[in-house]
This record gives sequence, structure tokens and C-alpha cells, in this order.
Amino acid sequence: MDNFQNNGGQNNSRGVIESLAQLILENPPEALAQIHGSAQFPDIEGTVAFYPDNEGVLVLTAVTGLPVPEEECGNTVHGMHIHEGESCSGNENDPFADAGAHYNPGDCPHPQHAGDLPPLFASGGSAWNAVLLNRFGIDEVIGKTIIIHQKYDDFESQPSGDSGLKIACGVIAGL
Ligand SMILES: [Cu+2]
Ligand SMILES: [Zn+2]
Repeated sequence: MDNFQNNGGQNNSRGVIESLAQLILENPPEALAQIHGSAQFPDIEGTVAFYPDNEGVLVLTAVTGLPVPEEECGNTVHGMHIHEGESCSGNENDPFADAGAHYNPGDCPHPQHAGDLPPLFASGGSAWNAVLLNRFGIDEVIGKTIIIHQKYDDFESQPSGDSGLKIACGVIAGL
């Protein structure tokens, strides 16, 4: 499947969407991360699934139990990244400290780290998104960690977009 080019000669972007949907429906993911919130955010649960594609890796994320702001314009956007550490353990100040820094084998600045992902936009505490990336291969990130942050990612501050506390984590497991 060549999602972006082989579109039956039609200038019809629905073909791309349908072929990506078909990829999800007809193939199992090659890796999954089960996401759990920290002790301070115990309601967060989610799954991140990785599907191989000719163009790269399709990453699907579904998360529930994100904090719902009480004030009207409170934050509902949460930075998300693949971190280089291999454990969702930590300490009193940083419950997922052992997840370490953003996965960055190319020694690039943020947000060009291989592990940088689009943020989650939550609606009533739930978020869903899909992204196609060619920044890493699935085998490369198995054993590494997905982190969701309390704040949005500003895509500028170094080294990690100033996205604040790590509120949820999951280890990427191969299937
Ligand atoms: Cu992060
Ligand atoms: Zn980064």
C-alpha cells in the first residue's frame, strides 16, 4: 500500500483516509503501550498502538480520564512524547522520572526529536488522535516509554517543550 501516491489517479484525499482505516481494520498493531496515570492522576487510562505502513508508522492514541479543568479556559491540551527511558517508575517529585528525556537518537532539538508526537486535545477528559510519522521504526521504540504531560507542548522550549509534569506513562511492548 502506498497511501500518499497510489490513489487510483484520483485527486481524492478520501482514498488516503480509507487506506489508513483499512490498515487499522485489517492488520494488528506491531506494538502497544498501555497508559496509566500517576498516583495523582489515577483515572487516566489509555492505549497507544503502532501500525507499520510504507510511508512510516501510524500511531493511534485513545486516552480517558484526563483532568477536566474547572475554570472555563483551563488547559485541555497535553504534550505527548516517546521518552528514551524504559520504565514508568520514578520518585516523589517526578513519578515517571525513569522515563528520562525525549527519544532523540539523531541529537536534534525539540520538536525534531524522533520521539516528539502531536499533543492530545481532550474533550471532557477523553482524547483520540492518529498520526503518520517516519521519524522512527517500530522496532526501535519497543521497550521505550510514552509520556503524557499536564501542560501543552510549546514546540519551542528546550529540551522538552515546557510541557510540565508527567501525568501518565506506558511502556511500548512489541506484539
Ligand atoms: Cu514528554
Ligand atoms: Zn522533544
